[in-house]
Formats: sequence, structure tokens, C-alpha cells
Amino acid sequence: MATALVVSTSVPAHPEKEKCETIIQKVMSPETYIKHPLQNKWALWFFKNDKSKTWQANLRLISKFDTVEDFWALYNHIQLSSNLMSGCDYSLFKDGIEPMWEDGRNRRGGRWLITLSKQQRRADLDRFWLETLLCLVGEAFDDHSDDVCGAVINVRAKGDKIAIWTTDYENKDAITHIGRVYKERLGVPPKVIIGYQSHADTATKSGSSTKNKFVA
Ligand code: MGP
Repeated sequence: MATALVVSTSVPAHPEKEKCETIIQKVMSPETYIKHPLQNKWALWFFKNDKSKTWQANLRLISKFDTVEDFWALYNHIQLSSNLMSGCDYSLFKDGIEPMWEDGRNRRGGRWLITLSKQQRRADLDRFWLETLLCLVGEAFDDHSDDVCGAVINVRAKGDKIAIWTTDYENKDAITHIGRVYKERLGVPPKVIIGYQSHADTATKSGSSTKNKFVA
């Protein structure tokens, strides 16, 4: 004979029942297990100056990411720029664009260049670079974010540099908007002028400076 399973409804709820249910709801909620997607997939590159190799051979892909969580995991895992040896670079570029003048998306492009004094390495370098990364992954340039290819930080004894690279040095509207927003985000005082130069001019420069196509 089958034994009936008797479920009593009169048993009082376990005092922890509600707490348990809340925890289960939280654990099961997509918010807790779905990472927050970024609009673009990004690739972080590292350059180490080994004079026995060509410039391109010194460039290495570190990792790619396309979520907020993976961005922070990578950022927290790597050295701060101020701890790198002179001659090293980090580059963050949209997936599919190589961080070099020769890439099809950079060939007719240029960069907003921030040049830092030696003293600024301590005060500004790491926070300027983090702000630059956040401008990129957060698509801070509104309708003109499509023009952004990536950003580069050059750690150099003579003075560090940070730049945002855009795809077309003739896209005046995009370039001026990006320059204005970028300067604001970094908190660069209005009286300090930053310049935009084409890669073609940078690659063929003869002296120590390249002429500005735009200023902000
Ligand atoms: P750099 O690393 O951008 O600046 O360029 P750095 O070291 O401050 O030197 P400076 O010339 O700006 O004072 C240094 C050199 O690296 C360039 O002169 C090129 O020989 C080489 N180089 C830099 N970039 C960004 C590229 C690139 O995109 N393609 C190639 N082929 N060489 C590059």
C-alpha cells in the first residue's frame, strides 16, 4: 500500500525563511551574474623598447575585454604607468585597429596630444591615463565617439605623453568636439592649450615638434 505523504500546513515559517528567499532571489537575479557590456570591444597593448628589435616587433597585445568588470579586472592587474620603465607604452585601441600609424583606420588620422612635464609624472600621469581610458570605454564623445581609434601613453624620461587617436584629421567637427570634452574631463585649465596633429606630420617631422592642425 502506498504511504501518503502528509504535508502539514500548520508548521510555522522558519524565522530565516524570508532572508533565505531574498538571498536566493539576489543570487538568481541576472544583475549578479551578467557582466555589464561595453559599447565596443577593446584591446590593451604594451610596448617595450628593445633596441635590437623593430618598432613593430616590440608591440605586444596584452588582452581584450568588452565588459565593465573585465576592464577593471585588467586595469587592477597591471602596473600603473608611473611604475613602467622609460621607453614603455600602453595603448588601448578598439578591437581590430592596431595601435600604429599604418593601420587603415589610423593612416589618415591624428592625435590630441597631452605633453606632461617631468613633475607631472607623480601628480597627474596615472589619473590622466585612467581618465583617458574611462573616456574611451565610456564613449564620452557623444556622436563623435566613432571617430576615436584608441589612446596611447608614452612613458619617457624627457617627459611623458598621453594621446587620443582619431581616424580622420579632416573631420573638424569630431576632432574639435573630442578635444573640448577631453580637455574638460582631464581638468586641463582653459589657458593651457593642447594640440591635434596628423600622424602623417608626426611620422615625417624633422624637428622636435609637429605643427598643430587644431588646438583646444
Ligand atoms: P614615439 O614612441 O611615438 O615617441 O616614437 P618618442 O619615443 O617620444 O619619440 P619622439 O620621436 O616623439 O620624440 C618614437 C619612434 O617610434 C618614431 O620615431 C618611430 O620610429 C617609431 N614609431 C612610433 N609610432 C607610433 C610608430 C608607428 O605607429 N609605426 C611605426 N612604424 N613606427 C612608429
